[in-house]
Amino acid sequence: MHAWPASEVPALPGKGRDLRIHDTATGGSVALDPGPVARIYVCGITPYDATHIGHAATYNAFDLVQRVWLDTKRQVHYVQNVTDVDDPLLERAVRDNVDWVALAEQETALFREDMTALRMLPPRHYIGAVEAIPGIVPLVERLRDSGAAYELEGDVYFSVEADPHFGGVSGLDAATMRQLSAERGGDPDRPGKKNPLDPMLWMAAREGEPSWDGGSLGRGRPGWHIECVAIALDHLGMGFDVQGGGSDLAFPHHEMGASHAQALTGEFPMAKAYVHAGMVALDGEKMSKSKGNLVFVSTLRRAGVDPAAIRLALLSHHYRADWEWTDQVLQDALARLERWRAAVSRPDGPSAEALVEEVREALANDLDAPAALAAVDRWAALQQERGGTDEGAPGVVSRAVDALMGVAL
Ligand code: 5CA
Ligand code: ZN
Repeated sequence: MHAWPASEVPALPGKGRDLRIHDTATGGSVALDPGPVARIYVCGITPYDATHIGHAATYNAFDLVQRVWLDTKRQVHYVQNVTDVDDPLLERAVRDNVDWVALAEQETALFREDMTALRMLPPRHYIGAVEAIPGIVPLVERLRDSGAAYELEGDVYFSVEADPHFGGVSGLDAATMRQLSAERGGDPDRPGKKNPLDPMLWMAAREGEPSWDGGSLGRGRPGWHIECVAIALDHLGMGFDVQGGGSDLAFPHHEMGASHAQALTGEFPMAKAYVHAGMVALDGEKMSKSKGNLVFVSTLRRAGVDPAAIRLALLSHHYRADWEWTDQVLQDALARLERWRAAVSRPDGPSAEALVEEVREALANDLDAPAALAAVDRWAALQQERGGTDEGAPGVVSRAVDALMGVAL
């Protein structure tokens, strides 16, 4: 699949800082040491509805990771998937009486537009589940042939007991896992499974649903977790730096992915850090396509809201916090954007050197975007109150805010 156009990332004076980030698997902060090419896999959308603020907040977090790396003069190898065939997408297509392929294409196109407007850096490889099927089938065959997977009425399940490290990503107890499995696409109550948590790797063709040639697996379609494993291993290989997504992906999705990869390669975990963004709520409940309590990025854009203000609204919360979208959040972001634009519209101002370092330090410290915004706020306030004589400082601030946070002033 094609991704979306990249916005330019200005180079900044001085030296970038190495990223320290919270890793769900170890429960602590890790100092990443990615080498000259940092590798990141971010779980993409299931395209059955438009990009909402929750999605945008999660992609904002992983965009910051890349901007911190780019600032250290590293290259970034970024891979993202599109779950363009899965139960929720097929169910929505049936409900709305539309073609599932057309629905997926339409929502993916809208996602690309939203990402472009928000200045999110595009992945180098943007891969759909459907196009990944030829790579998924041999992996499932290998898992089955090695005894890590088994057949149940034509479907193929992964056996979580095949992985001695199972549980090592989310750290959850069995009861919580079982409950989350039922809520998040699993089928713990299906009779005949070896372990209720075992996830599906390959679903045999169902009447009225799309299916593909699965070689010795028979016709069918891939399970969700193996999709991301196949794409990540194909384009990044084992031991990449970060796997990212919202906190609702820690279990089962990233846990199962790490287990699949362990059973395939003998190595654990697949990513050096498992990074999870908090959930954005609306009216007290997690924004979700299934509940329908959504604020769409495209709706705000169509209403004339500057995407830079949406981006500032996302940045005003720490990525790991759960937070609530309210009109006030947006109003505050619009006011901040106006203050910052006024502050950089003069040719000179207070020195920007310390500010650039403060923003770098804030973001390198577990992506503390609110602290980065506060630093820019202080500079803008100084500019407004007293101004300054540093020629070109406003330009440096503009470039720093763009390069490190994707906000175009
Ligand atoms: N296609 C899979 C990942 S392989 C998927 O989870 N798709 S999704 O469309 O449901 O979600 C896309 C991303 O947005 C995921 O990282 C998910 O954790 C995140 N997300 C979904 N809802 C919210 C929310 N309310 N707040 C923050 N992030 C969210
Ligand atoms: Zn995924």
